[in-house]
Amino acid sequence: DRLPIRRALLSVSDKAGLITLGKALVAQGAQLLSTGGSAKALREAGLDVTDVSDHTGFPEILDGRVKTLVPQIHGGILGRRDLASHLAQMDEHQIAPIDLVCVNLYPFAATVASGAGAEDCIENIDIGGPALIRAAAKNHDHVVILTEPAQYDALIASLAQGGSTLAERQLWAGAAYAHTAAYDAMIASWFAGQRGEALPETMTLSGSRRELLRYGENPHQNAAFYVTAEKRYGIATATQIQGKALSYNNLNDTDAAFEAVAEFDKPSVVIVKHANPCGVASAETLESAWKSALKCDPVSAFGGIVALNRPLDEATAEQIATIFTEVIVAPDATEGAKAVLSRKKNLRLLLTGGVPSATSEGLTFKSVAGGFLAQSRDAGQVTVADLRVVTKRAPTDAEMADLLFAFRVAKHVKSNAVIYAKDRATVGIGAGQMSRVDSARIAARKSLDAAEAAGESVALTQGSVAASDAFFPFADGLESVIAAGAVAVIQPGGSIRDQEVIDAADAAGIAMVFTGMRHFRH
Ligand code: 93A
Repeated sequence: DRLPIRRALLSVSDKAGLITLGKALVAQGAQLLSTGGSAKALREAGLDVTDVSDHTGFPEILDGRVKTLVPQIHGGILGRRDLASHLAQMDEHQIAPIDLVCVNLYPFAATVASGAGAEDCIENIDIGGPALIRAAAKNHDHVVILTEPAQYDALIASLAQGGSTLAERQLWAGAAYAHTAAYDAMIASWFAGQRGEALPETMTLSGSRRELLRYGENPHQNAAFYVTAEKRYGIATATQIQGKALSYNNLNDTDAAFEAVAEFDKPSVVIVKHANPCGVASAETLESAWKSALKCDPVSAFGGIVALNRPLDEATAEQIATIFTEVIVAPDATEGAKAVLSRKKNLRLLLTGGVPSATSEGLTFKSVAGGFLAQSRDAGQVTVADLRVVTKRAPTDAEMADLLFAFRVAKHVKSNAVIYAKDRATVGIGAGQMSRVDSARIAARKSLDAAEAAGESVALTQGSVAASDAFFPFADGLESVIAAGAVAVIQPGGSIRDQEVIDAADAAGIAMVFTGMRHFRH
């Protein structure tokens, strides 16, 4: 049932691989039809090509807006080869069958990304291309549809065996509709953006499967990693230098860790377990940031994910290699660092090529029964200017720096989140509790354990600052933070009992600032 190609229509914006494909088709005896730019490229490579306009007897008109939108082309693609009536009509109207269509679309996304004006963007909405793709995919019983250079090699291989199989044509047909759907989704969101709407009336979540994962969060769940059109440094842009394949949980944790470390300007390290940071620190060097981050909770850090916001250097790699780590993710790494880690066969090293902006816009999604929730990314970042001192005592400069640091960490810890920090390093993290008091107590308890492990006599939280991702609804949460030894607190404020909480802070002589911004994370 292999299908040889007698006539092929090539009309591509991305000319990569075009010549190789054209040569393989000609070698197999196919006639090539092509549109302006594609025909020129093929001809320059010495291939015999018929212009679509010569084939149809109708010129390209309206500045190329109408090139292939004619019955000779669409009839040649859509005609059923197994129906006598179709064949008779094709004959009557002198429509030659087209057995392969290779199209990739006008670069709409790239045009938008380049900052081009609306008129330019609209001109880059491909009309004829999607029509060709959808027609050829519909008639995949008799026609091959290719939409990207990555598919050419498979077609060339099957031509060598006498032509494509139905299974191959079905696969490409499905990919073709996914391709045009994603293309239209992009255009729809551009229109929404033009109207100032971030969240359009309808939304198509579209991505291409990067990888089938062995399983999901648990072994009885199926899972895959899909990459969307969003350009953001992280797991989607990462090159894996070494180590075994990443699991669903690894990818999720790595993403959380890298997004968190992107929050900080100075060399920083975030260690993540179960999607929550268990150690975060900023310092003058990555190596000292690593040491401080590890000290926060060395027990949890075992088997963790380590994210860095600077290229990994050899000295830091040596340090990280001393404890069992699942994944290291960094924008880059020195050759020395790579050599150090190459001794650890199972450790995965991911290099992303850059650090994402913590304040850039974008959407995040969560599935719910019967739908999904979409929201803009939490791009909020509190600075000194946003803070309101609400206590009699104002924070010192050193406390202020730690407060801002701790609140940025809080943004990346599951709610309810309470974070203790000292010298730009977390010393206690309480995550994901249903009551804020519990988060405060757990963080303090863990910090006691960490102090014990480090052979220190006082809890690490003594003299620290504390951050709460949302307001304290009662004074009890704040009191437990004070009991842990915190001397300054940062929280959004906004509770009807704020005054009670402020009074408790003043009674203890601590400093407290309100951010006016909440960082729930569920
Ligand atoms: O302007 S169109 O919407 N009208 C058409 O009839 C048409 N036919 C093919 N765009 C059309 N195409 C597109 O032209 C293809 O999708 C491809 O992206 C591009 C190839 O043009 P050229 O061969 O001149 O570089």
